Amino acid sequence: MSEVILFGEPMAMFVAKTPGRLHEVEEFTRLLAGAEVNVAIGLKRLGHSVSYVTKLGTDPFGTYIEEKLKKEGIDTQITKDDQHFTGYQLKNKVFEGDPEVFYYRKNSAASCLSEEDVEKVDFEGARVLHLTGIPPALSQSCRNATYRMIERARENGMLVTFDPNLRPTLWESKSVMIRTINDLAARADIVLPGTGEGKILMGSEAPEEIAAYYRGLGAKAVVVKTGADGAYVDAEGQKETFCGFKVEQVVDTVGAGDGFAVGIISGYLEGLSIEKMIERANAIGAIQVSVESDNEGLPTQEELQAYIEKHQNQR
Ligand code: KDG
Repeated sequence: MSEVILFGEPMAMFVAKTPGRLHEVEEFTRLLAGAEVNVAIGLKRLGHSVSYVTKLGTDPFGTYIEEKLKKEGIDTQITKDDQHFTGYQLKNKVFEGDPEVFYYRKNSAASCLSEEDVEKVDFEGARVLHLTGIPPALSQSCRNATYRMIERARENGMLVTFDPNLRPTLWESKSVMIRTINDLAARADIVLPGTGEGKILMGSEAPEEIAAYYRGLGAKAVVVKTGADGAYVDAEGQKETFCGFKVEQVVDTVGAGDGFAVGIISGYLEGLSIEKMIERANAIGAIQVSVESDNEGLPTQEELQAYIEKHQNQR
């Protein structure tokens, strides 16, 4: 029995050891990537039980991912697929801005996840389903599976959190991406968009307008990530801006949104006030941008507390 269910595509990720375009780089470090897997690792490090649902190939990357998840103590619901490979990606090294990412994931094992796979998922006792906009971009069967995950979460009385996590290169068209992501957001309880995503998805970068849009679609709460500035919350009876933590050196922006989601979901599970929940989400997001890996820097409760105390005045 796990508190949180996550569903997505984990990948082996090769991060360039030296700066430069990906085709020029000669040495890479292998790490684990995947938005939902990052959230799973973050929640587990904070002491929460999570169950991660995916499909892996019977290949070395599949074995690597399975062993890594086991090492993190994450409960898994993995289907093996010997007809399809496990996805992987390359990421370059940058000193500012977002890194270049190149995927090898079309027709991967995880992209074959289907509604039939979802029927087998054990939701027993779970309180939260966390979804991102990545699985519905992977294939039609994955998209159907995403919708079925939400239906099953509803049947089990769970809270649904949704991070749009836009990956335009994975979608067949921008219009399908916008329509599908907004439709999924309308079915979630808590929506976690960024301001850049707001611009693409509903035409505004203003946090208040983005939040009002998703509240209008039915979300109980919307937390808009405003990057280094922090976050804006629109929830029952509360509309408020919260400052973020100042980061001395941004090493890699990828994974910051996942860290933020860890803060929100763990805060919900622990019954934190909105203020404490956002402080935690901002802190984990700040920690995440300070490390190269998408999940290695995710903190334990003690590390998180120490970070918040140390950086309390840097907001
Ligand atoms: O949110 C971080 C993820 O983007 C990264 O870990 C890899 O899942 C990934 C993706 O599709 O880009």
